[in-house]
Amino acid sequence: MYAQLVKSEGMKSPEEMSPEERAFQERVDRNEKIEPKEWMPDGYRKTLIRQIGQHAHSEIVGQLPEGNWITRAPTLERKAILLAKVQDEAGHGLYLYSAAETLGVTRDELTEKLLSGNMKYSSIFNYPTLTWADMGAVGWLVDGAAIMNQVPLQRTSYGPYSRAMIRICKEESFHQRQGYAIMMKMAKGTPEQKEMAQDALNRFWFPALMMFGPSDKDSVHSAQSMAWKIKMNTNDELRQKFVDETVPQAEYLGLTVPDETLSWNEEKGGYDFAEPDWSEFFEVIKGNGPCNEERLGARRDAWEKGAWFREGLTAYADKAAARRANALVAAE
Ligand code: FAQ
Repeated sequence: MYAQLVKSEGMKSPEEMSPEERAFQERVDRNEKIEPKEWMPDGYRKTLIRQIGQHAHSEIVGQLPEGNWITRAPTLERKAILLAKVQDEAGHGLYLYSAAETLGVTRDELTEKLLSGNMKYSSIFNYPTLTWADMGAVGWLVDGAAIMNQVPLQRTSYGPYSRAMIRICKEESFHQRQGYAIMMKMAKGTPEQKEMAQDALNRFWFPALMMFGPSDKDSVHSAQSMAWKIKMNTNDELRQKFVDETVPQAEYLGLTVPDETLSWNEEKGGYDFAEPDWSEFFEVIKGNGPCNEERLGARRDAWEKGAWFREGLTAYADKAAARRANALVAAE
């Protein structure tokens, strides 16, 4: 499994590790959880901040494509469900920012890195949601891919991250079901509705496959992240699992996966399928996707317009801290 992974930059063999690093690796190998105040290698801390921070940003930016449809949901019931789902994503962002904060970075720092383009968020949220059927496709495919990646992360080595994942995964399962329920309604509806469902599947299939990250031979972090159990599976393993579980769901809907090469491979016990267009993926994560500017613009706007509120919230805390500091100086 590791053979196909490229060695991550700076990755050390047991012989190259310091005694502290070796003891840390042994704890990880024994499946012990690492907790915030405990010693950890700098690289472990940095990788976690990057991954948890990007994950948090994805949840927050990920509200935008679906938020776009709250005012246009076809029924009151669908509106209430979508509203609850989008609110859940905000909650996921908050748990994840809190988990990242235990590593010594503030939420403001993470947000500033996102807004300055120094931190990423999931490529998928740079695609537009053009019709109501896209709400089905996002729940079914995007939340479906997110769960596929996040269920194993419940066993990740960093305690706060693994615990945040437990609740997130429960909610994501509901999200996936609500998406599939929309797809069922559309796919079994009028010919026009079925066509909309097929069109949404056509547009979201390959971007959903990209969510798992580049193929293993191009994944620069996987080898080290898996050794540290920050990641539990390679990108290609999870992508394969997603395809194997999702193709029968598409068949049940009577829809066609937009991949002419798709075929069951008896020997490997899984589907052979076409790779996404990786040049498109790398363009999207460089900031050149269809909606990158719009998404970051919306986050920048919210950050700037919310400044007065953040100041209001911290004003008392700041004053109280200054009073305590003055009292300490006076006491000395
Ligand atoms: N998009 O070496 P690897 C959700 C970057 S949550 C953008 O393989 P790694 C819920 C990667 O950062 C979705 N960038 O990287 C929801 C790295 O660049 P860097 C988010 C990507 O970290 C549903 C470079 O490519 N989930 O959807 C992507 O080992 C509906 C090389 O890649 C998580 O974040 C991508 N797809 O593996 C919300 C889960 N893939 O940082 C609303 C946690 C790769 O060196 C509505 N994260 N890159 O500049 C992970 O499991 C991992 O970080 C991977 C990437 C698997 C995403």
